[in-house]
Amino acid sequence: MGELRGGLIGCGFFAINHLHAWRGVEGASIVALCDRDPNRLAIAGDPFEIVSRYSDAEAMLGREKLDFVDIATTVSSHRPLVEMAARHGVAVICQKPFASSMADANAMVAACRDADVPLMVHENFRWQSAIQAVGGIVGRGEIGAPFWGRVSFRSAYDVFSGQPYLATGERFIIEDLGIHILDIARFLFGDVVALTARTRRVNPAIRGEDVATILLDHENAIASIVDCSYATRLAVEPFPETLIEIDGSEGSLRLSQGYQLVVTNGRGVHRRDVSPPLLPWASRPWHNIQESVQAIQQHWVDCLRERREPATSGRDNLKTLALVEAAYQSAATLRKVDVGSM
Ligand code: NAD
Ligand code: 89Y
Repeated sequence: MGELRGGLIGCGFFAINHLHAWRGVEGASIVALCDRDPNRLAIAGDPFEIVSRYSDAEAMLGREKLDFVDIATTVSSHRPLVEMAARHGVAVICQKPFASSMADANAMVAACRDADVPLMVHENFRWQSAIQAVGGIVGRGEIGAPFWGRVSFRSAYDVFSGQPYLATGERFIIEDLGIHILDIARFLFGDVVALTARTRRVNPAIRGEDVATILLDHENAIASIVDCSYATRLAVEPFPETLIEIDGSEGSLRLSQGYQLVVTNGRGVHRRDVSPPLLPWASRPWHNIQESVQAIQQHWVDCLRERREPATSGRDNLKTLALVEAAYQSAATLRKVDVGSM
């Protein structure tokens, strides 16, 4: 199989990271761009020297010979674009949040399954090297069987200047950021049967919730807490670090601010710096997210070539989205929600 040919749809704020990362991915390259906004097309197309540019995704899919499309638009356009790619028989990566309802998410997964088209959601946080290091320790049983965990993201970083739409939606932190943290909880502790959530809006300048606290009951009797805030001022701003605590039958693990990992078990106390690499095109403090973009895109290419289902396939992501929906329902009703009912 030669180099895979990709088309990028959506050339906005975050897509620039995709484009940089595609240059570092082995076995694929982006050969065409699409955006409805001509300025965005030029800002992405000129520096990356991609000459095939379209304002209409249907035209791009009709004219270009593509192995996959990489959809980096915001959520409202995901369903029409994913279904369009499926009709053209072209494999799809779609940014998170995959959908704003389970009905849309189920429809996209069904469309790709029926068209026999691979589908991956760009759920990249679990691909951060610090999170992969934590997953490796848990997976190798170095702290025994986990019985409790906390996955935490607390910050006061101004995400609204780069992504102004985050300030205007009825939903904010769970749908935008908590979705990653819930996915990390699934990655580390397994699937979830029920949850209880509480939310708050602290910042009066935005419409949605900017604080969420979620208690998860996992299938294997692990209890975990996912907590997120964009209203937390700290001495040293941690954005965009995810901090993790895990207690297991044979030891414990702490991933604390500054990418410091401490594992305590019968063999003693082991400290490691798991700071992400600063890729040549990356910039602090986004570099751990940027590194995970390259990692997930490489995973996608490897999976396509080996005909494997990606870790965060559309089918897998339905379980993360169900946690988002359940969290909003729990926060609205102040009740525990059965995730299977989503
Ligand atoms: P943005 O608004 O800056 O860019 C979206 C672009 O898509 C715009 O240029 C718009 O013109 C274009 N577009 C929309 N619909 C289109 C269509 N039908 N055809 C062609 N072009 C279309 O948004 P953004 O901040 O770059 O966010 C994009 C997505 O990336 C969001 O879903 C966001 O949640 C996600 N995101 C993910 C991460 C991550 O770490 N995974 C980080 C930031 C943002
Ligand atoms: O959109 C969000 C994401 O996915 O990662 C961080 C972010 O950019 C702001 O919360």
